Amino acid sequence: MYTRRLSAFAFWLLVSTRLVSLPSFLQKTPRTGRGEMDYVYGPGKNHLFVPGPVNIPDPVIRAMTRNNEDYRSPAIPAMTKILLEDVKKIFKTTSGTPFLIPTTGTGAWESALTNTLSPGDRTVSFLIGQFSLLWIDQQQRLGFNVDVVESEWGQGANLDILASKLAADTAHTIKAVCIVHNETATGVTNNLAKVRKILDNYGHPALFLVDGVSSICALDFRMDEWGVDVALTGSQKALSLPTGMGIVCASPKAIEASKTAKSYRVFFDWKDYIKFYNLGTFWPYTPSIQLLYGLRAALDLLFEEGLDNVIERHTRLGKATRLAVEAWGLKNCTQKEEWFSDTVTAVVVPPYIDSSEIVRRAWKRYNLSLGLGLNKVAGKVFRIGHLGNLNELQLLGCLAGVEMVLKDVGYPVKLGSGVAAASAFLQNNTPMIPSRI
Ligand SMILES: *Cc1c(COP(=O)(O)O)cnc(C)c1O
Ligand SMILES: *[C@@H]1O[C@H](CO)[C@@H](O)[C@H](O)[C@H]1NC(C)=O
Ligand SMILES: *[C@@H]1O[C@H](CO)[C@@H](O)[C@H](O)[C@H]1NC(C)=O
Ligand SMILES: CC(=O)N[C@H]1CO[C@H](CO)[C@@H](O)[C@@H]1O
Repeated sequence: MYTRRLSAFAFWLLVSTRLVSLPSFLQKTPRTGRGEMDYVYGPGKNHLFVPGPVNIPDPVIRAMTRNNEDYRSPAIPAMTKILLEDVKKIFKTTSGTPFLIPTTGTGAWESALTNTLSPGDRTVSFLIGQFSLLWIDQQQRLGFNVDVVESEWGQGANLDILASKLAADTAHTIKAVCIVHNETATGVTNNLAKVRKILDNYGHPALFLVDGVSSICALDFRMDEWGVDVALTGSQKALSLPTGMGIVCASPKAIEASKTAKSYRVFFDWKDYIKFYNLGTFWPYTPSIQLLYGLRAALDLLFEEGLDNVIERHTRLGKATRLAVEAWGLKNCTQKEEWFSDTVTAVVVPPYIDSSEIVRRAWKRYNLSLGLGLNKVAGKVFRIGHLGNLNELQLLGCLAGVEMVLKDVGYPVKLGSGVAAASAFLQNNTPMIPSRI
């Protein structure tokens, strides 16, 4: 007994000190010894198709490979001033005040809420998927009185209920209407122009707060025209930057509200930002220099392509993806055409398949990253993100990968069917590269 244990221990010692090596078929993939970091180089690119974080364009990566700089030198404020002006263009606003905050989308939510509302304030918030659920949870934990309007996951926000709530609220107890423009969990896009119209119909003064994390820079978004009071996004979604910058834009009405809003806030207080804007130094605390250069490069790329062309590209990629889903004989999670999202498609799998297995296998076998089904739709859907720095042929690569994985997990898909449907559409609709006409 002891000798067996002893010899096992001696063998383990020899193997672990590499004095003896295991036969190759018993060796695991070499690890760095620092967790599960996968350092083996694979040829070509991987296929990152989660709906954020997305692929970073090479010029942006190059722009960020640089040393730190003194953010109090004259150079960084000068750069920031232009960045703030340019960032307004992605929100389609001239009157808004933007804030570039070292945070993620979640922090941007908190910035929007705590700067404009006081504890106990009533909000109307739509629950249509995981991201709206998380935002509602945040609103509740921050002490607001949240009036939740729930719809089945796969449907858009129920705006008829909003209308009836506003109609009944003659005392104007509703302080804000909070909505996720594009619900990343289910691939549903809400109609913001309609929300504005309903608010105006009832002459209701509630603030209009919009999570545009997976829409701004990819879907049509018009802050001024739609009378949005606070719009926000995160750097790692359609802007195609690394994670770490929350971009929030406040209307003059929201800035006014921030002067009396009583929610506790320190890190996110717009007042501190505005103070430094007025001083011309711009930063209440240290910004990420690399992200600022990255943002500069990302905006340059977006403007060079043209924001409208960027939106059209997303429309094209969204449509092509849905055509592939249809050709596979699978269902879109999004229930009605009017809600189809051009940045993410959630695909419903048959009950005998676990969608998480699809995601696992795609990564293990094809180095393809797909989005998991979240919460209520876990195991039932997987998601294809098609936003940000992405083109037609890349998407076709992803669709081909999905087909192979579907076959791997026992779904009777005809290989090439989705790719054929998508490419037939793309072949008819992809424009010439403007500089090469
Ligand atoms: C990703 C996402 C968020 C959360 O952003 P984080 O950067 O992960 O905090 C919020 N809302 C939507 C719609 C998103 O897609
Ligand atoms: C998988 O993708 C990652 C991320 O892009 C890449 O670094 C790696 O080399 C790829 N690995 C394999 C085995 O293809
Ligand atoms: C999915 O979307 C496509 C493209 O818009 C549509 O033609 C198709 O009918 C949808 N499929 C289902 C099952 O809803
Ligand atoms: C129902 C709905 O609002 N659909 C919208 C989805 O988003 C696109 C782009 O923003 C709009 O054109 C649609 O009207």
